[in-house]
Amino acid sequence: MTRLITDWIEDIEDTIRDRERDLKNKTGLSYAALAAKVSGCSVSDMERASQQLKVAVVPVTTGLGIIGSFAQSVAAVTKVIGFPSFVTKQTDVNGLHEAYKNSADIVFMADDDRFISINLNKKKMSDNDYATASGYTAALEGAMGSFVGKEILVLGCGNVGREFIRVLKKKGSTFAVHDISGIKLAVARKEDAACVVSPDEIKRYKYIIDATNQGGWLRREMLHPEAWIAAPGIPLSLDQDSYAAFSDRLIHDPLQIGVASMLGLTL
Ligand code: 2YH
Repeated sequence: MTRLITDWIEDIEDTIRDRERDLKNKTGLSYAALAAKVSGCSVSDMERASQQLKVAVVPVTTGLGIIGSFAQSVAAVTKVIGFPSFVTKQTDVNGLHEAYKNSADIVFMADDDRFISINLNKKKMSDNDYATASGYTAALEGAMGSFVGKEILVLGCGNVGREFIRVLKKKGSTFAVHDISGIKLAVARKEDAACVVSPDEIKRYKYIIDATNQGGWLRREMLHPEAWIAAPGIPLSLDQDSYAAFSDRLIHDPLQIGVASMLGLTL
């Protein structure tokens, strides 16, 4: 599982509006609209919730410790959706105590293995892996118009890839899965997903979800010339050349779509 590093996220607070504009141009969805779409509510429901609920982000020191800019970036996303949000001064259990004492309704916190948000009022929880799959699926659907009659290829059958299988199955979408690991592909097969063994076949698919995290392995000639790519995987799989060719049809960020979706799914 990829652990984020400060270099990837330190500009999120400053660039969030630009990134939102880019997402909206590509998918028709602002972060608030994306959060609403994954939670099945309307943008006005989302707006109403933002007037009633406060978000706290608690930095967590356990394991490899605090990632500079992480908690602040999470709060930047929930703020841009309209929710009053704060990062607690204290960490860990003390931070959770501070969040509760300051009337937080929704708390975000992450260690090295898991990133969750909890709605303290509703006893509702959202996990970043599932939320990321839901959010990128919603974003890709926004870009494609509709999934009907279209086939999607999911690259990578790790934790997030498996959540994509869950989300796409739930939607009744047509999809196949590719992983270089035969063992991981067997997991997909168990889930009754169609499996693509050879990377040469990636080119046949116009709609790609990239949930791998090796970085730089997807070369231009491996992709359909009109491909749309939704890529939560970090570091990004596209090499420099394919990035230049596909950046107008690429949905990718290190944190924002996942966090917006977690918020939606915690309401
Ligand atoms: O980046 C991570 C994990 N790899 C999350 C995996 C969920 N898909 N965690 C962030 C750790 C943040 C740190 N504890 C902090 O700054 O609070």
